[in-house]
Amino acid sequence: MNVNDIKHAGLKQWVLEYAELTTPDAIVIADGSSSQYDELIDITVNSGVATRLNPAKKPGCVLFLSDPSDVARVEKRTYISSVKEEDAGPTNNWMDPTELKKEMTDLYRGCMKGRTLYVIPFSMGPIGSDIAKIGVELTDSAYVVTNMMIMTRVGTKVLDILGTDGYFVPCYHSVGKPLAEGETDEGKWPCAPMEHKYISHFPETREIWSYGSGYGGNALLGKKCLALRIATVLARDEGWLAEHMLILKITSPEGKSRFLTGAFPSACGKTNLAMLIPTVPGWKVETVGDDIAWMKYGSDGQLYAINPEAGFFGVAPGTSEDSNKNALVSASSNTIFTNVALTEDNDVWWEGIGYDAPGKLIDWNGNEWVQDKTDKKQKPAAHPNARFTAPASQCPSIASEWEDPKGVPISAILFGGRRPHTIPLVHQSNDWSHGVFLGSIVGSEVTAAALDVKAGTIRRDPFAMLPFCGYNMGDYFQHWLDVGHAAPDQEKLPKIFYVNWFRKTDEGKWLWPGFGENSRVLKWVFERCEGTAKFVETPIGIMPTPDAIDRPSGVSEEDMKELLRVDIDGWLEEVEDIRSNHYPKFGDHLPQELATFLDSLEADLRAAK
Ligand code: SAT
Ligand code: MN
Repeated sequence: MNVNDIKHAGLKQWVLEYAELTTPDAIVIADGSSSQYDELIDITVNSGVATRLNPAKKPGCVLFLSDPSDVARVEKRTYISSVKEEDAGPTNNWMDPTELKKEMTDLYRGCMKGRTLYVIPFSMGPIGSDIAKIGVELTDSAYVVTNMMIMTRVGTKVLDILGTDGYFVPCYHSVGKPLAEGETDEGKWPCAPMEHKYISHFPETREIWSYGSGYGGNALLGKKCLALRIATVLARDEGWLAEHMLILKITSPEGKSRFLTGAFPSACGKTNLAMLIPTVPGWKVETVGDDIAWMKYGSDGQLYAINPEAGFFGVAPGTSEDSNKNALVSASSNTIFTNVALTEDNDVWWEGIGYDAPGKLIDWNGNEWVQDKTDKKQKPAAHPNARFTAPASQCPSIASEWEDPKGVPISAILFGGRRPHTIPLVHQSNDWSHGVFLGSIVGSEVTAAALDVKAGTIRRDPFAMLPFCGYNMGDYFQHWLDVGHAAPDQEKLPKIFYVNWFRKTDEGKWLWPGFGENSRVLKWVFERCEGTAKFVETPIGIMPTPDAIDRPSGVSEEDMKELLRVDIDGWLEEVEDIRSNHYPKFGDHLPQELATFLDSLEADLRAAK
């Protein structure tokens, strides 16, 4: 189909206006067909920006190597451009929308010269579901189109739902690298220099304008931009929750199933947890989503969640048979790899894949690379934020309900992050509002998922939403409290837990093995929902008794005591940091209810000392 076949007059006019500004050579509509997907992959392979992998080992797979300036989200260049600066809040970058639009319009002018403008109609959530939202992304990147075809539901079926006047979120994108007459990419990943990269959100008009980056959440605009930043604004106005959460289904040996969601910062193991293979005999975990959850009350008063995505954009390094076999199987065919290393027989390899590099590799910079295990400073062959883009339908652990348009009923919500000290393996909030307090104080060691924050340091990342909240985060805390207060039935609200798989000894050894063993903690969470788990009340919340969680091999009784200890002094330091450095940022947008929880936590800790 071509532009003139678009029946939606507003959409057609918007596409033509953008084409007039950006001056592409051609306009192509993404129809969602597999033949078009194959054609687009051919284009990227023929232009040298992608390599087709060995069909005997990775059928239907390709590898892209990006530019070193374009390997992760760029938080410095991400803007919430609300009319008032105060509405973007203290945790977002802000620019006046008129100014920002002017600056970006200048960048967009002529930026698609020598390229094709692709129109991607996409649905976040099952097509036609009441909870789903439609967006249309205009891009000049075939990489973006093919990734969007895996990550979202794309094509003419979305245009059919839109009809002649349906609502869509407009999403502009360009890699920002126009081509001169006769110029090609010469096998190089196209993008613009850092100072020209912008990932902008206009919450009042619900628009997304992205320029200069072709990577991940900067460019696949359905994901962080629409399904989180813009969706948080919609959720606030409409009374629901748009969250950076995995969704999983857990089934007991007796055959009873419950669904949980879990918020963890980027690259903290959400994908591994969502696809976990339990070590506890008789228990089963299945996957509904690995990154984003949209939650709304159903007519029965229960909170239901859908996964708005259709694929996984997972971190490759560290993914192995041991850590996440289901992810490896999901990404064994029809998958797009980005910034992993290439083997001599055109397979992929990355650090932590579970075996040594098989011979000479091409690293993510495109250079020859030979593993030298004696060289502790050797640069990795795969970028730490290298990714696989794989269809969710290929996941062996995918739950049968994963595309249910009404969503799945949520029994529990987990919050977590990477915390080597202080935070115990698991504790539970006393109620919903106290759970909102726990979500508001989440901190985590920074990972490689964002380019411009220093990996390894601890930063507060409330609800794992620090880079993803589309409005003032203090108001977002209040929205969470309001959603709890508005529950049709308080008894049916999910229980809220704070987990930490990342505790270390003073010598830097992991105290908890993680991965499949995390099922032991999920079992306790499940049993808390059933009302059968052993627990104690502590100053920080409800915790398992030391014998309530079976110890995995390698974890001594002493280790378990340490994992479940309330570290009074550590927590008092935590309180002090929240009081001095975290909460004051929100000024009078900080809900009084949360300040009160901090006061009573401090008083309870001091009383227990
Ligand atoms: O934002 S991305 O989609 O690139 C990945 C992440 O940070 O979770
Ligand atoms: Mn994420």
